[in-house]
Amino acid sequence: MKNSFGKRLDMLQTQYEELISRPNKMKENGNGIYDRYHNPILSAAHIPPFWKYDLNRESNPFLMERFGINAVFNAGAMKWEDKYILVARVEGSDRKSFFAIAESPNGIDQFRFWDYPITMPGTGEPETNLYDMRLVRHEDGWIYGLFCTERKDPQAPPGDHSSAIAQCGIARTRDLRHWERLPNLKTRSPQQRNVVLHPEFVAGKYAFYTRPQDSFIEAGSGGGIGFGLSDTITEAAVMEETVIDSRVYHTVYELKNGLGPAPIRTPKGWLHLAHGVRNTASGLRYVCYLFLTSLDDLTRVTAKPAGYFLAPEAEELVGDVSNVLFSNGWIADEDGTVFIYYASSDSRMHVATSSIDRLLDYVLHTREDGYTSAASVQRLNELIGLNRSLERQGMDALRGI
Ligand code: M1P
Repeated sequence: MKNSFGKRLDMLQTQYEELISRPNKMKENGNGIYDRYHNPILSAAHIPPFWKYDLNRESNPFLMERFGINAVFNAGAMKWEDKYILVARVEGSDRKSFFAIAESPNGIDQFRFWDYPITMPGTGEPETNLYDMRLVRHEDGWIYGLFCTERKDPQAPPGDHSSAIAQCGIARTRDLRHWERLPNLKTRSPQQRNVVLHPEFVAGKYAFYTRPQDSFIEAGSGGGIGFGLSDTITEAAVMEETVIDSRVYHTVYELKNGLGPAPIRTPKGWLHLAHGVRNTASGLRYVCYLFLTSLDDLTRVTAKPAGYFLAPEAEELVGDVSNVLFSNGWIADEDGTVFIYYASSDSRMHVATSSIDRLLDYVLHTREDGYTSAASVQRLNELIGLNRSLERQGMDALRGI
């Protein structure tokens, strides 16, 4: 006969193993651009029991949680030794985030956390919270993690315990286990989140995508996704930021935007995944969109479909911060498959799959924003007119029979 401690331990281990080994099936009836999957790939439930419980029956006779985990979201991604690696933002019940690596053999399911979270060295400056790592394998040979480092605003008036300063932290590694912390990126902006390192040198310099912002929440005069160069990475400084993708009135990125993962090089240009934010009566709505920049001039946007590419749907709409879809990780595989890792409502991680060919087709052949209802109707009328005339030739002709 097992005692209750033993029974509970078995139950916790069995539940965890069942969750990790559960196959993740592709959803049917996708939109042709990408395919979603039925199950979240990482969540608080994917945290191993040995992180949450003291497994010693003497010191924890009730086998109760001793370390609460609230959510797992906003993961950076890369392929490493044939494994699909996510560096997730793990948020404890104390609201502090930290980074932890989970790996999967196929990029779709069986994501399992490594035994220990990342121990990120500090810079000597005070920092309270770390989150949203963008992983980049740079052509200089290092793997970089750029993330947000946040602390209380020292100028906050007494009694204001919310105002914060966000800056871009930089760390590098060769094995994903040992991380060297470099000084934070210096820019002229008082706030920086969503900073991304470009994977290649540009004119012999390190290139950064930035997101200048006036205050912790509001973009203010911050104009969108910026771009700038730094001579070095060990004392990184971007003193001139060119806005390459602006915020625009009455779009899905009206209030603010920010780059997701590092762009993917394709034969037609650099493919970018970004998030856009607009305000609604029920709060901020975060969606993701795609755009392409020139291979010769990284500041020139060459194609940008109207509206969003991925928006939260069904159960994704609800969570700690509802109506949020956010991505800072994707992997382009050798065969052209693209794994898009996204978080829903600051609570859990999902995957969608597509391919370089499909994403390029989407970016190059979806109409750009016309910025007015009249332009939308004109575009729709053109599409309907073309389709109706094709249909008049007969459905078999349409199906290519
Ligand atoms: O809560 C939604 C997101 O808010 C922030 O994103 P941004 O800097 O664009 O406003 C980040 O805190 C992000 O982690 C979070 O998912």
